[in-house]
Amino acid sequence: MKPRTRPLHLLATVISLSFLGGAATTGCRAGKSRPAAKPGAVATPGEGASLEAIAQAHNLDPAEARAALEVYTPPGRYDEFTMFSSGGHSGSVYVVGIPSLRLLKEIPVFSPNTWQGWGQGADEGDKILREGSFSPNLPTQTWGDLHHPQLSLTKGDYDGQFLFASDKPTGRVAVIDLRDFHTKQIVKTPNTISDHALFVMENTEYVVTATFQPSPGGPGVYAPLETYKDRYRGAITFHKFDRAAGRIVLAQSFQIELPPYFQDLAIGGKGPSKDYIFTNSLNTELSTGGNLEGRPPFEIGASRNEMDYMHVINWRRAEALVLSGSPKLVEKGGIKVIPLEVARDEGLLHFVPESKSPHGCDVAPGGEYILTSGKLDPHVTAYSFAKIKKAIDEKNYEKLDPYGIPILNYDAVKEAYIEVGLGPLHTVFDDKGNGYTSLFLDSAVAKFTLGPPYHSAAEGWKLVDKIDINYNIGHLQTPGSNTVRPRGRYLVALNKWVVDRHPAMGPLHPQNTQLIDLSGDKMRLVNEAPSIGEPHNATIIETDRIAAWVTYPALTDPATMQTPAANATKQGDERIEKTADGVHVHMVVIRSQYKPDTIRVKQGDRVVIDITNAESARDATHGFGLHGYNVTASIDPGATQRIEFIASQPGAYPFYCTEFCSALHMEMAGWFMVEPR
Ligand code: CUK
Ligand code: CUA
Repeated sequence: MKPRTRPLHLLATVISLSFLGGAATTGCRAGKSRPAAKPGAVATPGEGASLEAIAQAHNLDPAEARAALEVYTPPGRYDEFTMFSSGGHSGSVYVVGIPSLRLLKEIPVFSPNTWQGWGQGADEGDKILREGSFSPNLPTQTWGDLHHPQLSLTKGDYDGQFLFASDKPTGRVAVIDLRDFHTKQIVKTPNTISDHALFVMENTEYVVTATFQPSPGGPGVYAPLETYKDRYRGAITFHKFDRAAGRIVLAQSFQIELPPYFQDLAIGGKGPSKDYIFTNSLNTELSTGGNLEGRPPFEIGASRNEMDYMHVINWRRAEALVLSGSPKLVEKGGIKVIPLEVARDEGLLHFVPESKSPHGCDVAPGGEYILTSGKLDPHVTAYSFAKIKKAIDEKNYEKLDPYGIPILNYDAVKEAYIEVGLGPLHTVFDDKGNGYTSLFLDSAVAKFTLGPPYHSAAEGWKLVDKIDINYNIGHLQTPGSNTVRPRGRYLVALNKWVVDRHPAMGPLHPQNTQLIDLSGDKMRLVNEAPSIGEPHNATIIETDRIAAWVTYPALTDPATMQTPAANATKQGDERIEKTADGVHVHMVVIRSQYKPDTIRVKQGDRVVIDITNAESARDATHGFGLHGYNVTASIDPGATQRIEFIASQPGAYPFYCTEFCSALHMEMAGWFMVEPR
């Protein structure tokens, strides 16, 4: 079923006549300045009650009653937009409908998930987590802090095919295929120990990440902190994406070394600025902390300078250097690296002074402006790309940084300096030439006009509205904000604190997501829901642009999307083979049996179970939960999963279907018998 629009205007007219008329100007904003609802206080009037009576029984003011209608997505109907939201250190992506804010799905990425059998004994997830670990010499990394989900782009707009996500504490990138919403690849960025920013180039040629904490050379490389200035480096990495294969190809990827500042957020240019990328930085002081060693605590040491540096990187020229096979490049960690000195000498890197401790770095939809904001400065600074280009061409430098990187003249490149409020973090855009900045300290969103060509010189760069947020907003997002075609309509606030907005459920609170309507001149809060895990960035696309499958083609290997999978079992071909060191089970599942349903092995055997789901019906997933061996798999219709382990302990172990799939679901079970040696 496709989402469709209903003649809401009729209903709205009825309500505005009978109830809202005139009262809509009471000034009482939904969710603000009214006592918190008491659980159980709502009496729902029976059938036949007027809309007014229902609104009154629910203690809704006119603005709330209106918002309820605006965001209501009736049973069986789909939300117009779908948001892929970061789950922070849950390691997952959460899929949320907009405007209902209904949680639609969790996509496990960096952390195991037992519902989907991800990293829980089935090969697909286990292998991807293992191969995408921080270091082969450390335990398999089974947690991540997922910050920046980004959709793949074609000509600068969402194509609904892939989602990428970054892991901050280890510097990894995940590739999620939106045909089945499964993570297909996790790549450790070579030579780094931490990445933060992630964005996608115009046609997804590269998935780009920027480091956070600099590194002396990647996992396992040591250099004393005393040598920080000389031996530690930041980096920006261009992960080559092969769209046909749906994989990052490290052999065609490259990296540019940067000074050991914390690079933080980064973004690619568009239109006139599309050959450039921009990343801000903090800790240009090169502090390494040491508060018990007689040095200032890190947060003080790293906030001394009035200005940090936005990096302006000519990636087109960097790529040309890489493709030319220049001998100035070094091969390190399996990719080509442009050393800092080469980047400097080739003119790939320039700096622009920016307000201290910056966080957000965003590019206006047409690519004319780059906007940054410093957490300790209540302004958004807009830089003109044309002015940056001119200053680079004219070598209009203030000075060089300690690594010899030219710092452009601030006054020559600055376009506007807009006071928005305390703690500005990130800026997103709508389709009417406005920017919206999250204010972490103010707990608010500020709306301002962009300058020409979006608004006239007289009307541009003005603060035009502000709305309170509950509480302490981090990222915010609008549909298509980071594409060439922002859609406007809604703004989602991804908040760090929930405090009293939802009932107490113990000392660990969820976070809070709020939906703001952008259709009028004034922003309006229209919906709110708790979010699981710490939300960082999100990305919002029209629901019907996502090219998702409802079942796999028969005999698909979800890990490779190959059909038929090398290890698929056809019906009638079920069997158990003895192998040199154990048994190989070729199993088929279909309502309501496992075939074979009895597996006999000897203690110490290596057990390989290939399970093919022979169903072709939508939603006919079967599970495989093996008692005691810590194995659970989800075998979706058409898919094949491999499970491999050593039968180390003798005993009688049932296995059973974990999905209530049929009337005989309780009977969908079998025996895994391990005979003692
Ligand atoms: S970051 Cu979390 S609020 Cu990782 Cu994009 Cu700004
Ligand atoms: Cu298959 Cu329950």
